[in-house]
Amino acid sequence: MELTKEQRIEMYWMMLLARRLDERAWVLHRQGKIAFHISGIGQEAAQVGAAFALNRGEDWVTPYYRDLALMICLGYTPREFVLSLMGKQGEPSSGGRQMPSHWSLRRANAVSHSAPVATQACHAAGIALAMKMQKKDQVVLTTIGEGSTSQGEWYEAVNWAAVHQLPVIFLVENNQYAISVPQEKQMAVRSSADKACGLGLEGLTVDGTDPYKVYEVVARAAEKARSGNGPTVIEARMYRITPHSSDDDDRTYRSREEVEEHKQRDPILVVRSRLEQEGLLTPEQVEGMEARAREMVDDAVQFATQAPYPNVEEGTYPVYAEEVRHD
Ligand SMILES: Cc1ncc(C[n+]2csc(CCOP(=O)(O)OP(=O)(O)O)c2C)c(N)n1
Ligand SMILES: [Mg+2]
Repeated sequence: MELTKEQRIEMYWMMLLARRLDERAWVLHRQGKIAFHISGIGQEAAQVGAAFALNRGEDWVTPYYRDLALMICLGYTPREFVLSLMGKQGEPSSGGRQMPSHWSLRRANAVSHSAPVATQACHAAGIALAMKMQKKDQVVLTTIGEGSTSQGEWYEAVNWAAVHQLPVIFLVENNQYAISVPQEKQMAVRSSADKACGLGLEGLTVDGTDPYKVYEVVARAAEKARSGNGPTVIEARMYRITPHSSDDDDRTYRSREEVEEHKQRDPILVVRSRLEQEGLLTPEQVEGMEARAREMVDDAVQFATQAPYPNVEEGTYPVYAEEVRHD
């Protein structure tokens, strides 16, 4: 369970690649080349930590819209991401029909979520029940924002998982806001993990800006789930550095000073300087990673720009199921 030096460096690389892709998505939006972007900037550490704690490709994941870094760890490619931003053919979640960032990836056992927040928690509990009934040792990770833990679906899913001791991890990415609504107007408890005790399961809170701490906590929860000892709620605390989405102006509800303060503690900067101080990364290696990320992002944008849009006659598939395809 102990992370190797190579794994710790790889985790930083995944955070960095997701960050540079995410930043480019903002640029594409401001250039008028894509219609919408919802960002995971500031949340990469928790997502990468959680992903590395899974048996990736075997375990199941029902993610939420900010999970670009999580998806990258599951093998989602930069090209696939930009195809989804542009709604182009070959986009693996829906062939260009879904909103961007409503991830799914069949080859990674990652299941798409609906636009109504929290529904993915029910899907996770259902999949976990199937895993238990089939006596498989796969676990399910589902992620959600803290605001969405106010939804009935989340309580239903967590309750059901606790009653049936299902192998599922409910990871809450607490970025302190639900669009414009701060945490204190959303819940009377200090952590959404506190909600777990009322439903009879373990709830833990972890620093979501530290990928290695998140890894440890999620790895323990996964081991517990795999050995038949049921679900865990984990709240990872972080800060949403960007506005809610490309269509939100956060100046109306939070000060620039507050945002700046959190930018100083940006997990990308913190993890990088930690790895440098420990002698695991040299400035040259860091520059090499930056160059590689830039190259991959440029390639993805060029690839997706040249890719064709979906065929019009495919538009209604699979709403009217005459045939069921699994591509
Ligand atoms: C059932 C439902 N209500 C409202 C919305 C609109 N909506 C989309 S994201 C969001 C905020 C969710 O906040 P949080 O759960 O904290 O996640 P975050 O966006 O902060 O990561 C809202 C209200 C929705 N998609 N679904
Ligand atoms: Mg939030």
